[in-house]
Amino acid sequence: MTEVTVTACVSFGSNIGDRYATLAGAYTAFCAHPQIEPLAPSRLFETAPVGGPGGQGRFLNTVLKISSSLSPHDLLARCMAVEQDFQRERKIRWDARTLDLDILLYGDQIIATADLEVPHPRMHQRRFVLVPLADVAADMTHPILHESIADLLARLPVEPGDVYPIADTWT
Ligand code: A4P
Ligand code: MG
Repeated sequence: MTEVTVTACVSFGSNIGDRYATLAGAYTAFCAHPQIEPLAPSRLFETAPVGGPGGQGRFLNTVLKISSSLSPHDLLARCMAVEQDFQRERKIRWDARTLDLDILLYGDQIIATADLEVPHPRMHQRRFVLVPLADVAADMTHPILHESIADLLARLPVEPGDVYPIADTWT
């Protein structure tokens, strides 16, 4: 039987510790799964923190486009397992996170369950998500808003210094 694969996009974010090493290590761990094939990583961006408690450091944000035969919930489990690996090692105080992995898009599917919402419900409002996502999936269509990622990004106002590229590669 042929395995069904889906193109999905996962965001990687970090604002504590050695952010670059965390993202590079997370990429390796994430892609070690036999049912996850990396297709394209975005550039690496430094971004101003949005929301959350004040005084947070700036984030590194990236997006990885993958091909996967994992179900959406199995892909979420993979994201959470990799997050756990990095959090456990670093023993972060409070609820701060060294690593945040979010599923942005899973093909053109709409998923609305208690523990998983896809497309990510806030992605279209955030330049720290859409700028890297547009690197690898500018033509993908948001299945609820029916607009391309490039068009959604073009709509968002730019705050000086909110999102800027710092490296072409991070993997
Ligand atoms: N969950 C539901 N849908 C998804 C999905 N599509 N992908 C659930 C991943 N998880 C999903 O996540 C909480 C729960 O969301 C999970 O248990 C999962 O079942 P979490 O990672 O523990 O917490 P979180 O990420 O803090 O929550 P949330 O609400 O996803 O936060 P956001 O909205 O993602 O915001 N500013 C900059 N510059 N860069 C950032 O990366 N990130 C955030 C987090 C805020 N500000 C930021 C950044
Ligand atoms: Mg998250």
